[in-house]
Amino acid sequence: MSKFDQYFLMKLSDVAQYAREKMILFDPDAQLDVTEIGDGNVNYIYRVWDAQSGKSVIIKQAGPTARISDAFVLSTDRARIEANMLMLEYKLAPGLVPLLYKYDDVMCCCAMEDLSDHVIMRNALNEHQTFPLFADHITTFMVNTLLLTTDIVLDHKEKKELVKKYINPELCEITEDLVYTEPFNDYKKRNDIFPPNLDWITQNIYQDKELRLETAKIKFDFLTNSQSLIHGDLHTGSIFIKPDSTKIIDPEFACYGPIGYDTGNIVANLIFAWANGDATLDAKAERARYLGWVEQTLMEVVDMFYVKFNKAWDRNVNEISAKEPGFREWYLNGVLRDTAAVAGLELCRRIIGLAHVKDITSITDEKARLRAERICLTAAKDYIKNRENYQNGMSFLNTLKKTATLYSM
Ligand code: SR1
Ligand code: MG
Repeated sequence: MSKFDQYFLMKLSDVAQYAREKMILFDPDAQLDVTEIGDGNVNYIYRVWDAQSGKSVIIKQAGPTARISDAFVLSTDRARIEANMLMLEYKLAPGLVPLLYKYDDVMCCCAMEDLSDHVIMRNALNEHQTFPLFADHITTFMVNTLLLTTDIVLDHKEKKELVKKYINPELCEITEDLVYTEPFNDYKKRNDIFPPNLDWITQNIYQDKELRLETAKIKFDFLTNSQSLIHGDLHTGSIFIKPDSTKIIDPEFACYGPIGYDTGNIVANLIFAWANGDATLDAKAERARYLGWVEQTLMEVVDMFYVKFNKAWDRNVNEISAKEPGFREWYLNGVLRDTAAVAGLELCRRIIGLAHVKDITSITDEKARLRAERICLTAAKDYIKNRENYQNGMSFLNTLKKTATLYSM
């Protein structure tokens, strides 16, 4: 009998005991240091370290509610989804995902490689660090995990088995509400708007009927388009990075959905990084260095994704109908259109909804924050309403830069 034979939400001392008992990495009498290192919204993340041997591990446990608020009651099955997704991504995108050591379906936790030599990308970006290999790494990750789990490549029965395995209703509901609905219709009355921007957002977002209609259409794409096995929360807080390495973490929101959900999230979160640099960097050379890198990376993410997706299509396509001339162009144009739509949604929801990003909330000067928010929201509206027009990296950047000129410093 072990206290870990039945599920409970662990405290720090339980995590140490768990690691000693369940992880062969550690001696049963090892002196372990445990710290909670997660600042995410959903799960609890601990670093367990044995100072004597120097060995360490990350343990992540799913609680019965979201870490951010007990109002989100969530199935602990998300730990199974995360563990399986990490293993699959590790195979499809080697080197870009941490190694999973163990999944425990009783305690609803997993143990994985400690990435303490990496940093959370959002934090590094908010310090205006740059990562020249990021566009290459993230596009390889997205092409490999996204294209290779579609009907283009997989036997359709095998794909349907994956659809079943990754049914994730409660986490999808969070996305349906927080990303697709509430930024435009605050029907749960939990939006959290920077007060000086409330009137502007009411007028320009809530009261924009065309925008609301387009977001309703896009929501139904997320609900019904089982195109590919998506990460489902691919923002810069879900990425560990150092100059020569990028590791994608936190796939608990994984499900079948539109490819553009993942690509659009990366685009939007690079735009948040740009908005933070624009708001906080005054020195000309420093501004040019950082914003130049973000702009280049934004374009490369879209364009490298397109090129690599095409090449991977040539190597991997199995579906007979997908070989019809013109089909691939139609499919990829749709992916880029969805990328624009989701980039717009993510930009809106992180400013209007309850789950913010530090890139924006850490801007202390009120005028600068208002400008940053309005640039993001105005560009977002164009990405959503004119989503068909976004077919390369330059088109995304042009809208961002043009929008920035509308709002004075
Ligand atoms: C209740 S969860 C809020 C947000 O945090 C996660 O990281 C997802 O982005 C989700 O939408
Ligand atoms: Mg997360």
